[in-house]
Amino acid sequence: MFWTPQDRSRSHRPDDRQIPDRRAHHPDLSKLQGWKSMQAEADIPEGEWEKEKAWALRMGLTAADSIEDRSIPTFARGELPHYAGINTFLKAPYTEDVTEVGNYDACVLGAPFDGGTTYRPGTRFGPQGVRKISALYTPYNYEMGIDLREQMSLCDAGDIFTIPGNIEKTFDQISRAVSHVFSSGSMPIIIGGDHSIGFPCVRGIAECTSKKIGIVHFDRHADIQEKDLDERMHTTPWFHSTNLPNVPAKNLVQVGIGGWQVPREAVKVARERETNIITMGDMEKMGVDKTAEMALEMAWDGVDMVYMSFDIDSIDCGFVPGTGWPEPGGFLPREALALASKVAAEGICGMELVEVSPPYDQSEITALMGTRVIVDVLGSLVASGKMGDHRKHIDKPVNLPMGDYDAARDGNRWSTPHKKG
Ligand SMILES: [Mn+2]
Repeated sequence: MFWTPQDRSRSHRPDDRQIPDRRAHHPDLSKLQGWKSMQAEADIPEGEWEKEKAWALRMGLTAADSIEDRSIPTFARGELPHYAGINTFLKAPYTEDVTEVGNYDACVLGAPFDGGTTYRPGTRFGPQGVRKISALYTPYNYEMGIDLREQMSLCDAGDIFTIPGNIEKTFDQISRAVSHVFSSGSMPIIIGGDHSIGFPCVRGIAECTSKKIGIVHFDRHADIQEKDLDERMHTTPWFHSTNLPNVPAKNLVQVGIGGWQVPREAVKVARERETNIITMGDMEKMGVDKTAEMALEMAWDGVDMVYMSFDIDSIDCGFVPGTGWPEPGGFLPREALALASKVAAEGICGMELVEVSPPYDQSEITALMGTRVIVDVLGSLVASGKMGDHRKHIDKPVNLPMGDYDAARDGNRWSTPHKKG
C-alpha cells in the first residue's frame, strides 16, 4: 500500500493511490477549510456537553443495565436521541418562567400568527414547524469550527400569546414579549408568524433603547406599504417600523427584492423614504461578499445596532414551498446562508425568521431552511465574537409585572402539593 490513513502528506483519495502524476497537483491540505476545521475542533471545549450528560442522568435516571454507555438515561433528556423528546428550538432549555431568559445570551420565542397573511395562511404553525425539525441538528458546526452549546447560552421561551382574530392586539403582545426579552439582555430570536410581526418585533426592541437601529431585510417582497386590504398586514412592517423615531428609513436595507410580487404602492414608499433595495439581480452581479458588504455599510451608517429580518421566501420557492407568497428566482440556499452569516458577523440586536408555513411545506424542507438560517446566524455571532454586543445599548429596559402565583406555596401546575412532602 502506498497510502495509509496516517500518512497526511499524501492524498486522502484512494483513487489517487496508483497515479503519481496527479500528485503534482495535489492541494496543500493546510490551506483547505476542511483541514483547518479538523484541527480547530480540538480546541473547542466539551464541558457543557459533559454537563448536559450529567444533567440528563439526574433528570432522566440512569439506564438499564444492558446499556453500556452509562451516559444514556432512561428517559430522553437534552439533545439525544434526535427523534425523541419535546422539541424546543435546538433542544435548548425551555424557560417556562420567562423571568429567567436573562440568564441566556439568546432567547428563541415564537410569534405564531398568520392574521396578517394576504394569500396562503399557516405560518401560525411556523414556530412549531421550525422547532420540530431543529431537533435534527447538533449545536456543532464543522466548517465554522464552533459549538453553540459550548460557546454561548440559549433558551427557548416558547410562544407569545397571540390573538388570532386581532392584528393590533397581537402586535401589542409581540412588542411586549420582545421588549421583555431584549430588556433582560438576552438577544431575541423571533420565529414567525407572517411578516406583519416585523413591525411589533422592531418596536419591542426600539422602545428599550434611545439608540438608533438599522434593519437588514432579506425578502423577495418590499413589505413597506402603509396598509393592505385596509389593515397592517404582512406587506407593511417596514412602513410602520421606519415611523419609529429611532429606526431611520435610510438604514433599512432590503436584499433580494424582485419578481412580480412587489406592489407599486410599496415602491412609492421606498422611493419617498429613500430606503435601500438590492435586487436579486444586483446580488448576482456583485456576488455574495460584495452584497453583504454594501448592505452592512448602508444599514450601519450612523446607527448603533442592526436588526435582521429574514423572510424565508427570499430563497427560491423551489427550496421553500412552505411559505405564504412563493416567488421563483430567489436566493440559492448557499447564497442566503452566506449572506445571513456575513450580516450577523458584524453583530445584530435581534432577528426574526418569518413566513414558514408548515401546512404548505414538503418534507419539512422550508422549516429546515428556516432552522439553518437561525443556527448559521448564531454560529456567525459566536465565531465573530459579536454575541451580546447589543447589551450596552439597553438604556430604557422595561419591567413587566408578573402575577402573584407562589410556586413554593401552591406547588407546580397540575401537581398535588400535599403529596410532595
Ligand atoms: Mn416575502
